[in-house]
Amino acid sequence: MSDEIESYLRTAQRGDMLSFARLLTAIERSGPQVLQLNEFKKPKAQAYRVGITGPPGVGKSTLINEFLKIWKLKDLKIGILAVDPTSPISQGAILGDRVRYSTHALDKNIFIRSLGTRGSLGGLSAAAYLMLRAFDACGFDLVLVETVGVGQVEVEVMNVADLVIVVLVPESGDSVQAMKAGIIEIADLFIVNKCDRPGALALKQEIEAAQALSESARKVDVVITSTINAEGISDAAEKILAARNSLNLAENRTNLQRLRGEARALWRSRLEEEAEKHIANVHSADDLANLFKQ
Ligand SMILES: Nc1nc2c(ncn2[C@@H]2O[C@H](COP(=O)(O)OP(=O)(O)OP(=O)(O)O)[C@@H](O)[C@H]2O)c(=O)[nH]1
Ligand SMILES: [Mg+2]
Repeated sequence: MSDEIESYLRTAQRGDMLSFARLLTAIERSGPQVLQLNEFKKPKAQAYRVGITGPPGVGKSTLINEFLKIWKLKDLKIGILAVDPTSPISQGAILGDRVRYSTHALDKNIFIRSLGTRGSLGGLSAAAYLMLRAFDACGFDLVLVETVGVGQVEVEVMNVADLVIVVLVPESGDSVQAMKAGIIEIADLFIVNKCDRPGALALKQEIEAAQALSESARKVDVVITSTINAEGISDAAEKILAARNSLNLAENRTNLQRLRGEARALWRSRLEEEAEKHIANVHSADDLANLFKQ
């Protein structure tokens, strides 16, 4: 383990956010070897991980921004991990999130980080899993993981989150039918945002009906919100914090299915990196054939 990582970890644990930022960057470079550190392997405390997922543009970042205004009054140390599915390299969305969250960027108790998804399949990157462990290790109370609900990343957010929130908007109504199979089952809480537009109540009822019909879905709350006229925001913020009381975070961290999900993602990410190195060496048909000679 590099001394650099240990030294950033110590100062970050004393509350220095700049060291925490450097720690995350160092972890991104070093990869899973950071799991050798006890604080990463078996964290003594756990940050409450809230996954916020849903289709593009439904207002996830705006909602988080509003929740932060409420939660920061409670003196909570909060992290935000915005997972950008569009491209691991494009700066666009990342800058976009900086702007959206900018109200809180200077808060000493709030830490914001954006990162890309893993490879072409778009799951959570190895760095995301390791960074989440860093939030545990450095005494964060709450970590919000924003992911766009498309494909693999949405399924993987279940591996890491203690609470999964699915955000929809009235216009999502048509797609509830299509989503039922996946989304209805993963949500611990639904938010129907943009209720300043028509159809929010109908969507809430549609979700509730879908839950009642599904054999594997639990009955979970559906909160209607609008960030424009502050409707339902404090109710949702309160429900999210209250849900923490019936969860066992320590148990979630040692849950076999979750650990295997993490192992799978870390392994896949290592294999994908290795594959990319081979792929970059292909300059001709001969090179391609030679790759698979043995
Ligand atoms: N009418 C209305 N617009 C909203 C509401 N909340 C957010 N918006 C707008 O919806 C747009 C998208 O909001 P974001 O918070 O960026 O949505 P997002 O889900 O984070 O988007 P991605 O991260 O790109 O998937 C912005 O223009 C917001 O101003 C709302 O309650 N009502
Ligand atoms: Mg967003």
